[in-house]
Amino acid sequence: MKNPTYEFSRAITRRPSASITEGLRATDIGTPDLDQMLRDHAHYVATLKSTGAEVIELDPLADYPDGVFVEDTALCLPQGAVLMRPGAPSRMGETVEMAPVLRACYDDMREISKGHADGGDILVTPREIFVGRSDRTDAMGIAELRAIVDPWGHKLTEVVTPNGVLHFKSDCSLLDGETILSTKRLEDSGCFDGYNVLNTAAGEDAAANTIRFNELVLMPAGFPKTATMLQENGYKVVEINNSECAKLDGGMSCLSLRF
Ligand code: CIR
Repeated sequence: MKNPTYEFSRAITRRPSASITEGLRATDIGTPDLDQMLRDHAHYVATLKSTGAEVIELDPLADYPDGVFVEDTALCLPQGAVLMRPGAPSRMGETVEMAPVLRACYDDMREISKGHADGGDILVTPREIFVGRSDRTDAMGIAELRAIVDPWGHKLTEVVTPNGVLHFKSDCSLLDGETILSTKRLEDSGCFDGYNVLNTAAGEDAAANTIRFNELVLMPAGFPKTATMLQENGYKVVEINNSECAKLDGGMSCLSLRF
C-alpha cells in the first residue's frame, strides 16, 4: 500500500514568469536569473517525472511574481484539497488561479477563508500534520485548517516556525514514514520528539528544505555534507541547482504540490 505522505502519483508545478525578478525576499542577495531558473525548473520537473509520476505543468503567471512557488497555495491530502489563504498580500490571488486545477483533481475541495496560511508552513507525516505559526500563517488560519482536517482523521499539531525563518518547512522535511530532516535549531525546539531526526550538517541549514518524492530525495545542490549523510542513510538523492529560487527564499518543496 502507498504511503500518501511521500508516495505520489501526481504533482502540480508552474513555470516561473519573467516577473520573477519582482518576487518577495527577506533580504536582497541579488536578482534571480530567469533563464537559469527555467533550466533548474525543467530539471526539477524531469526528476519528478522520472519516478513515474504525472506532472501537471501550469503556465507562468506574469501578475504573480511568486507564482512558481505553488506549494503555498494548497494542502493536498488523500481525502481532499484545501486552498490556502497566503499571508503575503501580493500572493493572495494565486489561489484563485490554482482553484480550477485542483477542482479538476479532487471531488472535495475546501478553503481557508478568514485567516491566513501558507502551504510552506505545513509538514504532513503519517502521524500528524504540523503547522508552523509564522509571519504568513496565523491562529485563525490554523483554526480553520484544523476544523477541516480533523473530520478527515488528521491530527493537527501547531508548532512555531523559528524566528527569522520564512516557513516551517524552510527548516525541515519528511524523509520517510518516521524520519525527518531538520536543522538543529528546529529540532532543539522539541517538536519532533518521537521521530527519527537527521540533522543538516553544520553550516548547511539551507539544505533542510528537501522533498521525498517516491524513491527520490530532491535536495538543493551545494550542500555536500548533508548530501553524503543522506546517501549514507540509504536515501537516493538528486541534487538540483537552487541558486535562483534561494534568492527568493524558495526551495525544493515550494515548487510543487504533490498527491
Ligand atoms: C515568498 O516570500 O512567499 C516567496 N518568495 C518564497 C516562497 C517559498 N515557499 C515555500 O517555502 N513554500
